[in-house]
Amino acid sequence: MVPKAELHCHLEGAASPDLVRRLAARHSMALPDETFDENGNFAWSDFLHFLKVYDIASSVIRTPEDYRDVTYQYLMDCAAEGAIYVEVMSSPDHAAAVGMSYADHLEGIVAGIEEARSESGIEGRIIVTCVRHLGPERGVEVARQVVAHPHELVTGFGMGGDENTYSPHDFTPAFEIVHAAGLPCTAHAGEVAGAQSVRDALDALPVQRLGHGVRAIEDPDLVRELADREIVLEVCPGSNIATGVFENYSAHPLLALQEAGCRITLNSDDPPYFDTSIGREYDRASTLFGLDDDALRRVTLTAIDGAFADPETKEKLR
Ligand code: ES4
Ligand code: ZN
Repeated sequence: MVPKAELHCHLEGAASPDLVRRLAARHSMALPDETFDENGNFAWSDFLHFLKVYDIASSVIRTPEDYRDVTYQYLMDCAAEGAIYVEVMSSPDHAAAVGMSYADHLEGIVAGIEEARSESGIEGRIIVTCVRHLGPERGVEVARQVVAHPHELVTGFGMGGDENTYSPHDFTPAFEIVHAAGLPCTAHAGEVAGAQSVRDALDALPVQRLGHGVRAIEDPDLVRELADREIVLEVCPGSNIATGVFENYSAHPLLALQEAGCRITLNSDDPPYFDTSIGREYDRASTLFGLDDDALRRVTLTAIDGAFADPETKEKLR
């Protein structure tokens, strides 16, 4: 099996429908019927509706133990598919929405990572993310919490959320707080918005990587800049096709970006929502993009090069 590494997965979005139902029962919560479809999968219609259902499903993650369970199960599933390294994005804003402190959410995630590592050998790291549509003040608050609670497994900072709300420039102060503390950064751009959104993120934020970034393909100069600056792209093909960014695999720019010299990784984003997993992303990259095992190994090496882990860990994973 080709070893796999993942840089882009939202932890709250990695909880399976079964686990979400189990956590809801644990807290005697009733989720709205429309959270699930007739097969019991998450039901959503477009990207903004996805974000809404995601918030509802995430509201069952209420204690450190819940965060531990989501993290542990996700990493063990990844390990079973041959993943050796996974970065999960955590969202203190989702924790805060259910009254959980930053420290409590972190404690649960750390426990899940450590238990999964001792049982399977998988390495996990945490990218703490702010949510763009919640606004720059929340972004600054999350950044302050990251710096106030340093932890060896928190190795980066990021931003998700609605790319059509606010501007990356609004979040420069938040990113500067964590960047000044020495943490590397990534941000979603070029997924639901086009090349200008990617350019704005590159201009405004101290990012080494981009979440998605794929719509940079609309501007050849920008593609060249991504290649020259060796920005690592956290590409999530299954997610892009599920949300309609591209119609199908032949319309997806992954190969074109790679041929233009961009650094490409494969990622699941929000696996149960988009009917995917890190294993399935690698499988589909093989069957639908035609990447052979050597090419997939190079994708994994690109992910390890771009990983926000310490150099010794990265060397061991190579
Ligand atoms: C996202 Cl805030 C958030 N959560 C999950 N998936 C996302 N995609 C873009 N933003
Ligand atoms: Zn994402």
